[in-house]
Amino acid sequence: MFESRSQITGQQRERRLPALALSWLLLVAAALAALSCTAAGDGNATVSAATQTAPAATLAPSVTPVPPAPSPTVLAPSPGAAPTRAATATRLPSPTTSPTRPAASPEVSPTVVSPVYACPPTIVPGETPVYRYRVLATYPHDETAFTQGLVYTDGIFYEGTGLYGRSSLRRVEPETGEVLQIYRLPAQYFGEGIALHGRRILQLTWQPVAGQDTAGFVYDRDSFELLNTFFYPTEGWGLTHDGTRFIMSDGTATLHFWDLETLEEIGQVLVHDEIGPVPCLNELEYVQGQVYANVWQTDYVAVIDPATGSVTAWIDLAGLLESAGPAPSADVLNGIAHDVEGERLFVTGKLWPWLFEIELIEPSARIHLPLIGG
Ligand SMILES: [Ca+2]
Repeated sequence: MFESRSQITGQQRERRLPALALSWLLLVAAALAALSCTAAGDGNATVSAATQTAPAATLAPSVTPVPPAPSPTVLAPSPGAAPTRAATATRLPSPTTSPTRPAASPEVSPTVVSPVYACPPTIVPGETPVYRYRVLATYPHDETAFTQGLVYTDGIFYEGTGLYGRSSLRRVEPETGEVLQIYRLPAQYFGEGIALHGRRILQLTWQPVAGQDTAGFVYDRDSFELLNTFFYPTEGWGLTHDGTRFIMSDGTATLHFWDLETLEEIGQVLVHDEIGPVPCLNELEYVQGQVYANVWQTDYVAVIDPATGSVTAWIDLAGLLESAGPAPSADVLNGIAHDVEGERLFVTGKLWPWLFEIELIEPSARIHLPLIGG
């Protein structure tokens, strides 16, 4: 039976008010009960309180508290990271691998915290062009030199070596491998990459010493006099420069850019290929607009566009050491130097008895590196 709104008297209205209120409570209870089916966790407390005031709770059996749904495990977004590259590092994971300052330029990676990677990374070139090599010349190299940095300029190699108690900065005659000058680091420092800019040579060390940030040294290019010591919060692996900034690797997939004069960090880029980030970047060399990087414990050199971090090509140097003869004590490939004027490319390794001048053999690929040598 229906009544028109005009037929409802004041008394009727008064009598109906409690009924309307009850109806509203039932509706609210039902609505809250429905909510409890979809809300997880925190929502249940509110629904329970509401049902205690609603006499029609039995009309909404779904109000029965639902056990909180387990929170989904949220994995930090990792752009394209291959599972095989996101494991525990074998080379001393350190909190110092986190960048220390925000991005400062458009080319800077948005990555805030560097993950800890396993070395060596799995490298599957896929569509990325792979260059091979031809040996143009083989030179003697001090097989006790644990090469961590290599630079060529004005007919001379400058070399930084590592290991505790054996780290050094050297001036080396290319043709003979003779060490013309040497500066030995204090035994607590493990020398790493070097770069030469103007009259200065910078040398990184690997890890912090005595509770400080990791130390780097500035030397006079000619006298090897120690001019300055600076510090940075990451590990130190490789170093080069592009004429406008230093480019530094810390063992992760991140390249750091430093101001040439102040050595303040001015940017970063995350190096990646089609699989994901490419970690374990070691010795570096800037070659005609690209950054060449030894990938630690592999025979690969990554050719990196420093503007984007993209690996535009790989250089596969497998078999290079063996091409000159047996070298049972040799460690991994590490050490790239570019003769800018002569357009020559040199590579060597830790404890390698030889240093090689190579030319790259272009793959049948879509992109073309500026070929060096030949
Ligand atoms: Ca180098």
